[in-house]
Amino acid sequence: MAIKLIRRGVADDPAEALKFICPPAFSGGPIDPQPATRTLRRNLDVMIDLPLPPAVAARTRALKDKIRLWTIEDPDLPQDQGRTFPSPLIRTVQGDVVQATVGFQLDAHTIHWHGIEPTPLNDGVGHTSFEATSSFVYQFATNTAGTYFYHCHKNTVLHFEMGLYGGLIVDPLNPDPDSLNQAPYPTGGPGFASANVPGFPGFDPANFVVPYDVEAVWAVDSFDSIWHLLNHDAFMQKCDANDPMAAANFTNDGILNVFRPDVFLISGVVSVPASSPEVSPEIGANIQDPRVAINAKVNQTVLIRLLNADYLIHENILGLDSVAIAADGHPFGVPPLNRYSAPVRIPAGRPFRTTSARRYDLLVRTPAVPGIFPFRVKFIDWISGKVVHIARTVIKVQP
Ligand SMILES: [Cu+2]
Repeated sequence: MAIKLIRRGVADDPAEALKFICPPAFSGGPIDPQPATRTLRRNLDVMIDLPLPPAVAARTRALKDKIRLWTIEDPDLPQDQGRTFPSPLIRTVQGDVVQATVGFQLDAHTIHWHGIEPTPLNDGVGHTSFEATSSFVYQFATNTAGTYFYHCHKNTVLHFEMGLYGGLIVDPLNPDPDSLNQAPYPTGGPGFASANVPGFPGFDPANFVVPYDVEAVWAVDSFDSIWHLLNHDAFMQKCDANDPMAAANFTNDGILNVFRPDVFLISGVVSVPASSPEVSPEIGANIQDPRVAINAKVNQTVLIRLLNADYLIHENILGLDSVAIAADGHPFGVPPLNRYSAPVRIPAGRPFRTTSARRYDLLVRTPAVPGIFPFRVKFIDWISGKVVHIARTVIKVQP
């Protein structure tokens, strides 16, 4: 006998509709606490002014020589490491139960653990749960090794743009329990990634892990400098329990339907135009900053964790052959879902695209001879299809 499911729209459920518009505030937690295997702390939102190189500052729409960012601080690190953009990387181990104590310095925010799939009350999406004030302990399990990120999910379009995000990596165990290098691995390498890559140096087919020597995390983003002058609640619908849809609730100033980025970055490093303003598309100078440029040796394995932290489409071109071993925190061809996917080989020079919030984990084997190999990302306007900027960096392969 068929079971008839009745799914009501929010129009039939005024309380649910109102909650979506006016998420309740809550603090405390954790809800349904379990024994934690890892604890960490974060604070929202800590302001940083990111200085802009003169060539970038001169052409920003806001005409500013620095850009205001809101970040998520790690209060357990010295300030110069704990207050960064992107926000400090979180590393956990596959199988962890994590409790993250999150403080809020101004007003209400949330943290959404993107891709992790916690319980709804720990998922940090205000509209379907609550916004947190003062402090909340989020609890989640990190069961699948891969690349994730965390971000604020209040007035999301603005708060994510303002910089309230950071990377979240789930490391698989080292198959050698006697090794000195156990998960979580040092950022930058060496370590192990979940993968199914027969024939790749060091691949362990019993445990579906592959060792890497060097690791890079590339969070590719762009800013519209005008947005960075806005207030916390800009463009949010006002909360009116009696008449939520009244026109008067939509009078907040806001311009979030117009995104014209004028600052382009990889992992917080601004791409400086190398071409004159008349050249289109504008091409950035090679980024040499060690937070971005990769230094490896011949015959090594490099793992690149690529995140589209942007509202533009990215077309990525790597100057070395690579294998995409995972997307969005899910390794291809690795049990238990091994029947449904397989790694993808990407020959050097072949473009591949990412859209907002997508992650690719790319495995690169450096050649036997030294060289300098390019990485380019084209920032593509999703409406016009025009390339608005090309950021560049390099993989340096040394003897
Ligand atoms: Cu926020």
